[in-house]
Amino acid sequence: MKIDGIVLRELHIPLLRPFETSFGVTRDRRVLLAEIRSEGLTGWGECTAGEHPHFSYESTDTAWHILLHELGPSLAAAEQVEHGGEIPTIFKLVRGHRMAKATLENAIWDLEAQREGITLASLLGGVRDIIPCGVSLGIQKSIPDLLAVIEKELAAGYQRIKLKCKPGWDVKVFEAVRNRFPGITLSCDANSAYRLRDADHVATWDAFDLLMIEQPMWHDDFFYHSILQKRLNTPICLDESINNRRDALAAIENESCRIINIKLGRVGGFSEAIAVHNACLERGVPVWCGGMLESGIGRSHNIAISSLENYSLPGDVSASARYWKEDIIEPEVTVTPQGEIILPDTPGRGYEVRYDLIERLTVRKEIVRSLVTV
Ligand code: OSB
Ligand code: MG
Repeated sequence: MKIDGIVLRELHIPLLRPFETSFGVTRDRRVLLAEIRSEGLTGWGECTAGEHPHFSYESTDTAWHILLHELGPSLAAAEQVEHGGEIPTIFKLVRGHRMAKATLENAIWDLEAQREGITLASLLGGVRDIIPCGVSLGIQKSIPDLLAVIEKELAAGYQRIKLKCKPGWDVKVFEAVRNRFPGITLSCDANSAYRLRDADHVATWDAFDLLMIEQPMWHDDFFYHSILQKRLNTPICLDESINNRRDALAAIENESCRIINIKLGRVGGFSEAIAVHNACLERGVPVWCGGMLESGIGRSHNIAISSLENYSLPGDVSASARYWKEDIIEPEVTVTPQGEIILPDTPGRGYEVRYDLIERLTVRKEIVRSLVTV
């Protein structure tokens, strides 16, 4: 396929509710989208970088810079691109900046699926047409508030509840939730808020029958997590620590975790997500799809990758209406009363973009390069 043009946009979209983690509160999203035009088709990508470099060193602004001045021009200059799997080679001189890379790579896979007339899920090697869904619940003002939110999400059908936690919002919260909802599938995510000196404290969480404890310690660590994992019955799930297949292999080999959260942006796009998935599958380590408060574009990519065989645990992939007053795709993502998303069966992402709404929400727009003069 010939790349005819690449457009970058930043959209401002308020979240319906603030989302609080151990590193702070997000109220408004700055959503960075890439639109790639090729031979009459348009592929879309979404950058999952946050507004601040807290989850990762990347942010909306670093990604914008790298996309506009490095990755965009090198993709536009590529003579011929046939397959999403070729993109990492085109970007290999740029070190890191995986969320920025994923923005363009994922848009190319989207284009490829459209060109082939197949769903993005089947292009990626997906094997299921229904995926199980969980929700990630931010830190709330009070425990009664949290219990009310859980009640609502369970009523909506979600199959797994993940609680954001941090020192001071952990044991008493888990206790209250377990007392109220003894049988539910429950996990927690500390986003690196603890240290090895907290190991005795974290070990007491075994009493709450958690499905997993996500990223309890340093964002870049395997070694200390392997020490902590030995002291826990509960599986550790790594999120921030896993940037690629090699990291997944190191974490599995060192027994730093027993479950891996794969985020498309964090690992640099679909190619590396498939590589991490396959490495985990071969070693019997289940994976699931993480979320980054994506708009419908990123969400549709998360849905497609979740159809792969070893995405066997419910992901943080939930309905558009949990995040947005109106989503930028049509139809919006909805979840069945059984807590599942039914994959679309139309070519590409399977959700139309609401172009007018995207235009209205755009606060900056830049054309990387157009190889076609019209
Ligand atoms: O660690 O999974 C995380 C959101 C922002 C940054 C990090 C994380 C999250 C979530 C939200 O947990 C998942 C979602 O999109 O619902
Ligand atoms: Mg996480």
